[in-house]
Amino acid sequence: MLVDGQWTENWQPVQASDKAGRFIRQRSGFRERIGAESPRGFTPEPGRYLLYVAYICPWACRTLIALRLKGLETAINTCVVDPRLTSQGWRFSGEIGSDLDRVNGATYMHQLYTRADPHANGRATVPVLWDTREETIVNNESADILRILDRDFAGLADDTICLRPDALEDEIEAWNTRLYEDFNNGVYQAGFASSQGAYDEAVDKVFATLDRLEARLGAADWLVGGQLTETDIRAFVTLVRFDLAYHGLFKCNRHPLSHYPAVIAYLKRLLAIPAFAASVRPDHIKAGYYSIAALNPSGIVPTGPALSYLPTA
Ligand SMILES: N[C@@H](CCC(=O)N[C@@H](CS)C(=O)NCC(=O)O)C(=O)O
Repeated sequence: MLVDGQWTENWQPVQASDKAGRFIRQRSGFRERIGAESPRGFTPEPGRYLLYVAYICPWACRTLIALRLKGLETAINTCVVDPRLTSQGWRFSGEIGSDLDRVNGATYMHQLYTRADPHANGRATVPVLWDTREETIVNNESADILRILDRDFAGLADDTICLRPDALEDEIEAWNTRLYEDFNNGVYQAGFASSQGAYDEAVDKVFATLDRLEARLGAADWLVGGQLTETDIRAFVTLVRFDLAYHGLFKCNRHPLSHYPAVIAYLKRLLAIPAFAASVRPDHIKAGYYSIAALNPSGIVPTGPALSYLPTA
């Protein structure tokens, strides 16, 4: 991680836990928006911004899905890191379908953080929305980036799609909060727990969420209202990684997803939408999660599971 702009130690998946052994995720540090009133002059312009992502990462993939749903993939370029975590975190290798950083010439993601802030502290996470004009990070919080893509590129984006309609805002927020705590981050809390109690608590939350999703999706096509919203994107990114990584590596193995027929039908429905399907790289997901040496010291990547709901696993 970075301490006052210096990379200080070998990358570890967990750098903070509470007294009960619960994994604590770092808060994001760059939180600007884009728009005419941006105090830093971040205005919406085609070709100005670059989105750094990892196909292994659920937080990054939610921004990738929004980018494509909003038709912004020609206005905002993307740069994909190698999914295999190194001792210096994310790397641009050009291998296994990842990119070299041709815009900034960085080898590691942390170099972009120190370019944006020479005294940067903490983890060098993806996603990152980069401004090529000011050579800085606009935002590194996927929840914000989802909203930036949904709202801040009016005129460039397809605004017939709104991922967060005002009328559904309260319901979306209520679902998002529980999904984040119990499911999106819950699987990580199971995988990175350092006590049996913390693991048990996390796994209970994960499977309670799957029960809740099954109940909702047995009666409705979407999680909120009668349309696709950002809540569906948030659920999707964890669901599509569930059998590939969380069931095995993170020990969320009470049931596979096939135990939940309405959830599987929903996942197939979402995978039929090109923006969702294009965000899924099973090879990157497995290579990335199974490269976490603290959880998988041998580095061996499993050949399965064969999943009928994915085109290739
Ligand atoms: N709050 C951030 C979290 C992003 C995050 O934790 N990304 C992980 C990948 S899934 C990461 O980059 N980890 C690198 C590290 O922890 O050093 C967001 O949602 O954008």
